Amino acid sequence: MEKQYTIESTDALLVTDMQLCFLPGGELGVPDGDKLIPVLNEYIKKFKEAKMPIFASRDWHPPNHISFKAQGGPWPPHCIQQSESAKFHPDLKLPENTVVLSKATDPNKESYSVFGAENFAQELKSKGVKRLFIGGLATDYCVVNTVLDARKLGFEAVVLMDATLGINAKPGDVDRAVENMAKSGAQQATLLDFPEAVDALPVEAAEPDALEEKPTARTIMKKQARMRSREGRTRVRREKG
Ligand code: VGL
Ligand code: ZN
Repeated sequence: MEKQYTIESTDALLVTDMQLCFLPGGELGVPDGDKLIPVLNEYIKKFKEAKMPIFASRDWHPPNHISFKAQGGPWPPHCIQQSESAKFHPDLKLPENTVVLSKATDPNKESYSVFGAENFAQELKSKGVKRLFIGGLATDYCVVNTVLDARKLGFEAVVLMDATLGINAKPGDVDRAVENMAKSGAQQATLLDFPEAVDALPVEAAEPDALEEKPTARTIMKKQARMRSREGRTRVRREKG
């Protein structure tokens, strides 16, 4: 039996860096990053319905930040404070009471981890959060560093595997990040591990043309669900030998 997650009173959702700068067309656009938006919106809906806290981080660099090449860092300028491209993607349905966390704001300090944002750990503690569900960009920078910090600080962490993608500046970076998160004791989940994820979705009735252009959350999730159920069967067979 796969683990089923129900959202409890000590849970919170963290959506990392779903900013235009990290989405296709942005300065550090992650290929297919925009495909995570409908999936993240499903998680957001669940946490909103459960009335549990939702956090959204943003990479929020001053123009002279040390992570930029001009200052000797590895990256082109990206996610500069107040710029258009530092905004969250407009299709991301963050509720009004979302707590926004800005990170890497100190010109002389890199911070991939959201725990580098002032007060995040305190905020979690004051809200009684013990378990953090994390999805967003980028798996091999923000997500992995945040998850490892969460574990070090004693929080449970659940990585939303269908809601994160990475940069893979070096081939294998994302795989290594996933492995390191698992080693730290972080768990993994997808929408299918939550009750009423896909079963509750009505049969797709939209026009084929519209679907062609822009798959809806439902079609994406159903497709992923079918793929996963296939994987699931393979796994069972292997286990039986
Ligand atoms: C990040 C690359 C550059 C991140 C930040 O937080 O994922 N990645 N700056
Ligand atoms: Zn950055």
